[in-house]
Amino acid sequence: MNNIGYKEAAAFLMERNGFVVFTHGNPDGDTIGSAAALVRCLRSMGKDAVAVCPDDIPRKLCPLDKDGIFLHSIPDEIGTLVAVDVASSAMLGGFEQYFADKEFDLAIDHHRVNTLPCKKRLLKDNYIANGEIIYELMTELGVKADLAMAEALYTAICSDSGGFKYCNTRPETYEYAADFLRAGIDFAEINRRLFDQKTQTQIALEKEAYNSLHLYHGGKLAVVAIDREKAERIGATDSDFEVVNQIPRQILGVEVSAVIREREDCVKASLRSNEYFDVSELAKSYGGGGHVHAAGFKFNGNVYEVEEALVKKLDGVL
Ligand SMILES: [Mn+2]
Repeated sequence: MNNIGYKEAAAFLMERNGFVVFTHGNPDGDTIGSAAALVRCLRSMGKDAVAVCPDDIPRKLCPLDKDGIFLHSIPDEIGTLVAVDVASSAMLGGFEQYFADKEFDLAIDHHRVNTLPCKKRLLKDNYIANGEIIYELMTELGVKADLAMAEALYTAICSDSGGFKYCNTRPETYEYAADFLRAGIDFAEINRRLFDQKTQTQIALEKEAYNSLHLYHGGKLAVVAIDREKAERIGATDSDFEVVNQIPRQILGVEVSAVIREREDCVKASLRSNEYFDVSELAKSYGGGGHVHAAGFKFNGNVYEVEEALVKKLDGVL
């Protein structure tokens, strides 16, 4: 592992070419926005650059998928391999096998622990969004954000900060947002798309989540478990679940929340905490990872077994 700072990262990008920038699987606004902004920045420097996303880009992020930035398969010719917002090989989703014997040239990340095999790592583990690192790197490179870069970076930072409301949002976070507003982005439209708009399927899934909600440990733990049969009845796909992750943590008195869903290959638990509990440690104990207040893990078993395991594990701890 070779942790580097902005100067070295900028020098590295300047000397290399043929960039392929990978996002994490089950992509969110931070990884997609970071990749789009970095590819645009590199192209503005006269470099060849594309981004690759292991999964379909969610509807609300599709406006960033333009100008041939995103490929949906891995190109044959790769000059420089970069990862943005990818903390571990497991986060590469369907591409995990492809990378089994490979190393990234550069990983840019803000997760608490980054275990992705790489030669160089630019890590700011106290930043609310990876997009902030991309913007600071662009500043080091002397690249000013144009409208499209500003849209991508605003999407990245706004997504991971929950609309500038989670802790770890810094004064700089707001200053960067101000820069993007000055670049002329339609922030109201982006906010609406990121946070307000929901599909009918997502609303049906929310109803199911309220029905499936259970409270434990004096109301400090809230769990929503949705098995495959329920998800299929609604027609919900993996990316629809994002709207559900927020539901259990909103309840007054809840410290830790979990949304557990069944995927094709495994069960996935998304953990959130509100104040004092470190869910990244909890996720780690199941082989997962993430941030202090948002983390996740995969599990072999059914959703109700995960619910039971979490209830047991947090007994007397909250
Ligand atoms: Mn992120």
